[in-house]
Amino acid sequence: MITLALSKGRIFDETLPLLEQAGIRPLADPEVSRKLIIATSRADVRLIIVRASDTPTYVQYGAADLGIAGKDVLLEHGGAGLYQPLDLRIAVCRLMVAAPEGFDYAGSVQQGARLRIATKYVKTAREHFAAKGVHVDLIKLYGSMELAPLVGLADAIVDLVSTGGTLRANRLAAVEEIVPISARLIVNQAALKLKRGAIEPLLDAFARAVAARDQGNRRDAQAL
Ligand code: PRT
Ligand code: MG
Repeated sequence: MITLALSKGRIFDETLPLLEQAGIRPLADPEVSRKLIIATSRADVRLIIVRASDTPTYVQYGAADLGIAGKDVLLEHGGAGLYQPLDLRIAVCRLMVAAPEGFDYAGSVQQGARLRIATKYVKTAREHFAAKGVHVDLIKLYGSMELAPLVGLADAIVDLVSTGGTLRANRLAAVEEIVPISARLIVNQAALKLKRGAIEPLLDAFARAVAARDQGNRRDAQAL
């Protein structure tokens, strides 16, 4: 049995077409069903539904052989015990520093001000600001980071931005990009050795599905 860990929402939704292309159809919809273990059209492949930030942990300890996790989550986790063979180029966004419109971020940094930064991404943020030599006090939050500067909890935030709509709606502006983000296929290192015969064809199928999708997208773009 091969176990693939996925989170509900955008990761699941954007993985579905790739699974389909690899010949794997889930037998239940995690948005509807309360089941956390979902069988698939392939008797030897099952899905487990986990919190996005827990995916690397399930794979690291071998409770899942494979998983799909955002680069943001992988940076925070650290990647121990994981092999990361494939960028699926789904759930694309950017990890950014954002501050209230009108806040002079560059000026504050230049003057060596100490900044209060609210974020869920404490490890990645600490490394980013340390590399730039910026002094920060990091405040750990678990969600809705955008609120923190509006109510005086922080000067700025580190958060994911895709359309920019959430920042705009809260009169915040992105002031610095930390890293581009997309979701990666991750594999338990021991499972890859012990179940190579079953896992390697799956990796190949995912790689082909990604290549076929991107080729289709390029053709569509050319036809415009
Ligand atoms: O929701 P939960 O707390 O369980 O976990 P999660 O928020 O980590 O999970 P989920 O499913 O929301 O996100 C899973 C993965 O999708 C993340 O780990 C990222 O790799 C990826 N991803 C891609 C995003 C976004 N785009 C994104 N825009 N994750 C979150 N957002 C949020 C962002 O935090 C911000 O609040 O959407 C808001 C900004 O979106 P725009 O379009 O307004 O810019
Ligand atoms: Mg979310």
